Amino acid sequence: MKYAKKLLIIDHHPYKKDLNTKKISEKMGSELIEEAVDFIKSLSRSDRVALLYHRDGDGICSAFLIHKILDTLKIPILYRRACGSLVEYKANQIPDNITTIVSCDLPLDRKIDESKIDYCVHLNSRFLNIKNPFHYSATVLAYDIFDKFANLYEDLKSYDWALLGCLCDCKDESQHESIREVVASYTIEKARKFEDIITLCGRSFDANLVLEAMLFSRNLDEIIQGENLFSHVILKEYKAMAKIRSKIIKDVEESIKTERPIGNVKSIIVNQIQGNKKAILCELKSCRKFLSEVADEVSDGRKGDFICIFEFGEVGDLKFRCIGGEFKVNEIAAQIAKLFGGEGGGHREAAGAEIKADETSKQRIIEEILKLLESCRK
Ligand SMILES: [Mn+2]
Repeated sequence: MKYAKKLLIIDHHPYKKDLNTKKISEKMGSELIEEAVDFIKSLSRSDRVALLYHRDGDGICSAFLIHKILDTLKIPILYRRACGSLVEYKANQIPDNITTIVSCDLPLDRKIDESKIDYCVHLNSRFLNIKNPFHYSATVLAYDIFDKFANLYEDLKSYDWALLGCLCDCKDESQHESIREVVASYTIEKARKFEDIITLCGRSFDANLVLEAMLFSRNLDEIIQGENLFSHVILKEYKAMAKIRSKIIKDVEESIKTERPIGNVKSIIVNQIQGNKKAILCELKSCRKFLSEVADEVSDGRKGDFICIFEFGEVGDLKFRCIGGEFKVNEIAAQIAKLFGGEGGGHREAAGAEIKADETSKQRIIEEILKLLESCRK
């Protein structure tokens, strides 16, 4: 198995371990950002870079910002790969001649054998001493780096709209000054549209093509109006998928209300837990590409409720949400993966698990989830 020698991780997932190669973990806040900037400045044109990124709005936009910086510096990116939420990171798929990996919005620290790395900068918002690191997403971190380079290379400034990709993880756009500024210069309507196009197409269609479309575009309108070859394809797919998504969400909402499976819903459980909070476990059929989208929509406006949207196919695919509530869903996801085999984790409020289990284990899985709700309170 081959490893690149240098590694830059840009991420806001809870970290598993401190990479203790040459990472200077005592550095916090702006000093850590400076370290990431220096990491990129230290690259030369003979470096061969692989860019890995999460296939959602945050992952794609953080990768885009880094891509633009490297393009400006004429550092070649030889390998690009979008990964799902569970880190489809396979070191042996990365070409042998890669010297540097830049990883955006992926918990890569869990996958790395640090003995094989010479130098690593782990830019995780949890090292920044800020109140809500989850919302200081990979795109905001990448933008902090981007901003420094945009001061040196004026041309970069015209790509500031990529910061809007953070809106999927940062629900409240007023949180950071730079987000407020960029949103204000493009309008919130355009920002939301852009974020929805890239997130839905990234998750449910083709994240590599979304990144390609962004790299091909000179401004925000080219993307959201589908004005070039790539963005035209993206926009067409987006419109078709948005229709399917709203149909599924309608079915789910109706099923929650009536507590009976309707349309794309295969089974539904709505349990009262603590006060007026609910645990909603909803099984879908033929919707695997849309599970995260549905989980996000359903949890929106259900503060404190526990939501699990899942589907069984070759594997069991489960998405967990609990916004502003008392459950740490990343722990629940990790536990379920541990119990049934597979991988699970993510954020405290949004997580997922992919387990080696089929329909026959469904009852047991549901029982375990309900049991975990008792023990996984924040
Ligand atoms: Mn993400």
